[in-house]
Amino acid sequence: MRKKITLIGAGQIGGTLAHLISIKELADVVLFDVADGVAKGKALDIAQSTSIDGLNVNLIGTNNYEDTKNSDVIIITAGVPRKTGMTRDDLLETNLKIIKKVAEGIKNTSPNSFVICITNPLDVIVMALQKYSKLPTNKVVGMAGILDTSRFKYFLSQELKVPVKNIESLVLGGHGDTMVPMPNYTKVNGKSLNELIEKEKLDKIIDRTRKGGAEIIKLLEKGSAFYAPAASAVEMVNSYINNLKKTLPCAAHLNGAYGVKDLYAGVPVIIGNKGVEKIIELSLDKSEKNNFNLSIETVKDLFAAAKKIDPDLNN
Ligand code: A3D
Repeated sequence: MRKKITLIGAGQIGGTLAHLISIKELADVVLFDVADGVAKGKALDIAQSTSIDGLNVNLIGTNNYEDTKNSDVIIITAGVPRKTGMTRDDLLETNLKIIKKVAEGIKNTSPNSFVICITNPLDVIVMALQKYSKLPTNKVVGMAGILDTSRFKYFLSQELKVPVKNIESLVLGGHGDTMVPMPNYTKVNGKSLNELIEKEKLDKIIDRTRKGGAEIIKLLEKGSAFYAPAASAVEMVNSYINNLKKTLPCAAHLNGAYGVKDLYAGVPVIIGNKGVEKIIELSLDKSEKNNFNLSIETVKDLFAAAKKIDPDLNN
């Protein structure tokens, strides 16, 4: 039977996801949005493109959770994006309310689905989504690390003048300004990055990676990045649906790993057809550990703020 992917939120990322999933013929697509016309219009537009390329996918748009029933995968982008000058944390109150409604909508209709959250502030929203929906923690995961890593790799490829595909790397921690790019786990053509770049240049690239989202918001003037975020989520979907067991940096539920208890944050995980099948625990040097812990503290503080906004999150 063909797989079914529901996209909750048919905005910039949701629409791009629908298009990418269709082009790759990964699954049939349900675009869900409170703005019913946007979901229906985008579904129809993409559906009309399938006959040009001869693609075998069905797309529908809806504002009714019944249509999303028994989805194999749900990708959530419902919420508001940042505007220039805003931090991701400024979105907390608005997006928390939206995510509570989404959790209500999906928990009974698709209790067995693999749920990928993209809505910001990512780590806290994915944590809230899991708590509201009570879906198993290995089936609820956040997309951020693949995007942050891909930005880091792109900037390195430009600086070192090597194709992006020759760079292996990793960004850990929360999806915010304290994210932790990992030069010691970065290889360029199999060589250690530290042998190839001066510290000053590397620091600039790390800073640009951390502020990668804000750079795009400033350029666009309206809305935030959507092509690379959508492509990153598709990488996770592909590994889940096709049981590829890829190791990908994702916001996963930590309950002991990396010394963190009951919190979502970005770490490498193996994604296969059981969801998050394994958390990979890397050994970190002193400075990496300090940076990772700092990032964890910011996620903890923001989750404490979320609990103040909605005491239901204490349950
Ligand atoms: P946008 O184009 O505004 O789309 C959001 C959509 O959500 C809109 O069409 C809304 O109508 C819809 N929506 C609002 N409330 C609901 C609801 N209750 N149920 C269903 N749909 C609803 O935003 P976007 O697609 O550019 O971004 C979506 C989210 O992703 C934002 O929170 C961004 O900050 C976030 N984002 C995260 C990353 C990460 O790397 C984690 C990157 C880029 C954007």
